[in-house]
Amino acid sequence: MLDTIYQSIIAGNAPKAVEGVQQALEAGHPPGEILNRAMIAAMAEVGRRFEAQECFVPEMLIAARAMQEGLKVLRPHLVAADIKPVGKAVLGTVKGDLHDIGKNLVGMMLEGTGLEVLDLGVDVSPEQFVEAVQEHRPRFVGMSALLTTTMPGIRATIEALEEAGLRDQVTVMVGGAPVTQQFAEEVGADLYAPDASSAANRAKAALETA
Ligand code: B12
Repeated sequence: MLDTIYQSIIAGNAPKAVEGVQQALEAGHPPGEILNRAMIAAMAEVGRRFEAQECFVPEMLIAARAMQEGLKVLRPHLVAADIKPVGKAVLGTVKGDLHDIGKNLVGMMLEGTGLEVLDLGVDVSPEQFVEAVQEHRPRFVGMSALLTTTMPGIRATIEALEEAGLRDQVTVMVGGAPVTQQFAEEVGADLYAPDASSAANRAKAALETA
């Protein structure tokens, strides 16, 4: 069953991916297992094929659509219901970068910890992050970058927050496939997480020690 989801995402067959997720949930598979073993694994395989030039951007795009449709079904099961907001998080993919699957997952998992998530979407400039922080006064600012060429957007945003006098008021979280703990430290971020569930755990820990 998990293999059907995995194959459907790679093939970009959204209806079949959706059906697979529904069936796996009905059969009692834990949502985290469906997510990690079938869905994220499929996107990793698509990335590998792209790198090996076995597939190209259109295939990557339809695979991403199938993933997003499947996630819509999984979402209510990942996000615990009836949680009172414990604070806000502003989240976005940095300027020039259109990848949003990982960011969306991080958003869902943060919601699961009780944070209210304000998603700025993709291609978010440092100025847009600053404006959102001014307007919403969040506890966390999360930035996602999937391209080595857009990673500098993280540093630029942290600098813009400093210039606006807002840096000390927020906990900056960063992530995305090319982002590392070392990079996070170099650019002066507060938190790095390699995946969505550890992002939620680290945010929770930061809230508890505050
Ligand atoms: C799907 C995909 C696309 C889709 C994106 C659709 C969408 N709506 O997101 C499309 C087709 C649009 C696309 C386009 C491109 N892509 Co692309 N894409 C991918 C692919 C296959 C999967 C990404 C993904 O969704 N992974 C699944 C999610 C769940 O994982 P994730 O994003 O890493 O997120 C997790 C963690 O990183 C972390 N995380 C993520 N964000 C955050 C944020 C915070 C705050 C925290 C704490 C944690 C965190 O938690 C997440 C969940 O666990 C990757 C391959 C890969 N291995 O990453 C290439 C990849 C990222 N793409 C790549 C490239 C080159 C491109 C293009 C330049 C291709 C082109 N020639 O046009 C364009 C660029 C477009 C742009 N300006 O952004 C390269 C990047 C190479 C590099 N080193 O820079 C990759 C690595 C493929 C490859 N192996 O070469 N892509």
